[in-house]
Amino acid sequence: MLFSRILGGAAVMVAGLSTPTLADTWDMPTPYPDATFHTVNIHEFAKDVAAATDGELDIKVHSAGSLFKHAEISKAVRSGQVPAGEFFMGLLTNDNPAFGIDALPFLATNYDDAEKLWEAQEEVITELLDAQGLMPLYAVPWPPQGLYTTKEITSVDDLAGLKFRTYNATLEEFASLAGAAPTQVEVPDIPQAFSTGRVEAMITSPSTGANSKAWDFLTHYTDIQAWIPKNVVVVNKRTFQRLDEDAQAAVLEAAAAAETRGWEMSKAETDAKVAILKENGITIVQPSDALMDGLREIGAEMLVNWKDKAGDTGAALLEAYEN
Ligand code: PCA
Repeated sequence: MLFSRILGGAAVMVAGLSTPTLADTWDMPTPYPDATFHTVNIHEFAKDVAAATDGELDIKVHSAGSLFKHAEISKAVRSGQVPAGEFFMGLLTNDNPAFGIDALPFLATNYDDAEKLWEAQEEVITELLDAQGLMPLYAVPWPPQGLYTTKEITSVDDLAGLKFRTYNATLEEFASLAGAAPTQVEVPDIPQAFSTGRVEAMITSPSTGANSKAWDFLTHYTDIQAWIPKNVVVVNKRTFQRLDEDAQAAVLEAAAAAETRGWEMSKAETDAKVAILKENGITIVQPSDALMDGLREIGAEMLVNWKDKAGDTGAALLEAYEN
């Protein structure tokens, strides 16, 4: 563009001869294994981008924390070590509580509410990520989070002292308030953490439970549907801006399609994966009122704590969600 303006006709000829621009490969670290629906969706996204750019932008997915560990992914994209990546949004709750509102217990527990929450949250998240040199491409929720144990849980008291697998600071707070002993474990390490006795209970989706073969080390799944947290796919802003206009449009279009597809995949996962848990011998339990009351009480306390930390941004975000 610039050359043709400066050099006029001659440049058009040169450009004509050298049409194929340099193909670009983006290494993209993701935290979850290939069989995870989020990762399947990311592979689709990469395929769409490759097709729309005639192979000029090739996104190479490195799943299961193989290129960067989960906790390092956002920093790796920020620093430009890699152009793009995926992570659990609530992992950044210590940067700003707004990132973790979707991981708060019993705030948004069905997909309609989760969608409303994302509508309220998206602008705030976009600004916060922008300040870190990142741009969100899309976000996709996990199915509602349920409780996995080795015995029936009828009240919060039954959780006391359990070695509890967690995945972010919010869940750690939840486990602590329930009297359990939290330990952070990434998804690829779940089977080993259970088989070696480091942990003995967890809260996660039917997807992660089924993909981790929970029946090898757990017996009960209590369907508490406690929250619907999201993963976000981000790109380094400068890297994105360096793409030509067509490639930028291709990425944004593929991202929009991935978001729509991902939400549908997530909804379909819940029943499918609960059925697999059941087939493999896990007892599916509907929670008692006493258990739900106790868990909701913890959720209410956590919301108060969250509001304290989240300040004006948090208050505005909550208001936008509630109205
Ligand atoms: N699976 C991920 C995050 C939430 C979920 O359902 C995990 O267990 O770490």
